Amino acid sequence: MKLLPMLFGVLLAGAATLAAAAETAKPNILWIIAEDACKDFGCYGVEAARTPNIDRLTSESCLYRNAFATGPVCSTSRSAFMTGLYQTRIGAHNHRSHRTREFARPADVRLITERLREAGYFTANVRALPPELGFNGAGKTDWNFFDDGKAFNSARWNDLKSHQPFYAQVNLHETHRPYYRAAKNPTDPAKIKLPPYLADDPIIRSDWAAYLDEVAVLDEEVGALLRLLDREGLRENTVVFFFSDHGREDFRGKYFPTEQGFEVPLMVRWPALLKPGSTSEDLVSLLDVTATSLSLAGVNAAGLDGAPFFGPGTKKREFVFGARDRIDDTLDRVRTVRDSRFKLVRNYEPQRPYLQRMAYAELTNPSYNRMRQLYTEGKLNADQSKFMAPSRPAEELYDLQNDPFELHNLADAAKHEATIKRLRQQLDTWIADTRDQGAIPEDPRTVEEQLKRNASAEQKLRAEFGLGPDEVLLKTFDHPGKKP
Ligand SMILES: [Ca+2]
Repeated sequence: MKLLPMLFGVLLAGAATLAAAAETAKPNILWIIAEDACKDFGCYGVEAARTPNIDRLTSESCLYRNAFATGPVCSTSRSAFMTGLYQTRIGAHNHRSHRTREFARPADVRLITERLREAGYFTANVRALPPELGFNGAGKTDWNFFDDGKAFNSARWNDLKSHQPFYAQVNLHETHRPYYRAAKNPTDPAKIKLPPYLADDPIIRSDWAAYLDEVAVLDEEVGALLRLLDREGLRENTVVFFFSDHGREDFRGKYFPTEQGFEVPLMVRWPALLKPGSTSEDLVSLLDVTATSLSLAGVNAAGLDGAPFFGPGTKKREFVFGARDRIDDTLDRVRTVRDSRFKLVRNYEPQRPYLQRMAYAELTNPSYNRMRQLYTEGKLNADQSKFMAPSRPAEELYDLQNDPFELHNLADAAKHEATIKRLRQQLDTWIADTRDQGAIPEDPRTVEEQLKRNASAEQKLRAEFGLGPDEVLLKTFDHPGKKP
């Protein structure tokens, strides 16, 4: 008679083990998020880049060649991929706005971490890494809505192993400006292949070399994180997404609705679904990274603006949308749509130049400053001068297959009329469907407050960098060392 309860006990234990196995079958999800980086790694064919760790990760991952942020600056892009909703839909489209309690998120605008916690996930935005790594996570959030400090369960890497399944972000500072030249093996400026919109100039080459030195630091950090995963036995059950929050800050990348502003590197390591060493030309928005992560965790991502790009519920994306609104002291409103070949840019404020005066760029971006100088001196060629025009057309169309740097506007070309109409309609539909809030003027008090804050940040940077009231940064910084 004692056998039955015993047997029953064994069965129960077996069921508990099975349930535990099902629970642990949920993968951990790790987002390694770089700052302000385009596809400037060896694996994307950039010869001057020194990225052995990222290249190794690529050989274990699927490499995406056409991935994009929804906004060309940290706060708008991060607000979007943290919620899975366009920043224009949730009123987070103006840079560094809506940070006070007054702007609590509506109940249906939820963070990915809130959704994952309900599915049993432990969540972390890792700052504290094991000391032997020699660096920490930046812990960046930078959202354009109120942050109540409860978005994540932890900021410590060491909490992850004992709290599986986990969803963790490691936000890295690289490659945010200011850039520092490497002390050892610095990038040779002569080996850099500059895009045609930049002048071939020593200051610009040196600035780009410093960027690639920052890329090399990023690479070492990514390598250290992946080794840590291996060492802790977490590799097998962790999906690794590596991407950047938006494009590089050259002269017309970050801040601008250009390909270099929106484009991000993206690789995903999850051999269960993605063949190691494969590449994909699929169009991917960072909103799809959010949707895919939720879907891998078994969370219904319906109602979000993105869709899974692999795994359960995969949906192929036909169009990528982008938005640029006020950034610091530069007011603007631009919407973009692109398919696999053409891109339509709608400038709502065509009377403004492409390149407005921007205090932060003047103090941190030698390429931006040098290009303006060379333009004044009449030393730029036609392609390089285009971005200096005092106003813009209301509409621009680019054939990205033949003109990846968006130098030849085809908006008036009769032979592209059907393409323009098609993309125009897509943009109109997207704006209506997502209830784009861009047309609502920003509260003048917010703008005034921002301009004030910006002016004081400018003074602080000028003092820190030893720049006079009319001086702009043209030097590259050495590392280790001090900012000028
Ligand atoms: Ca950024």
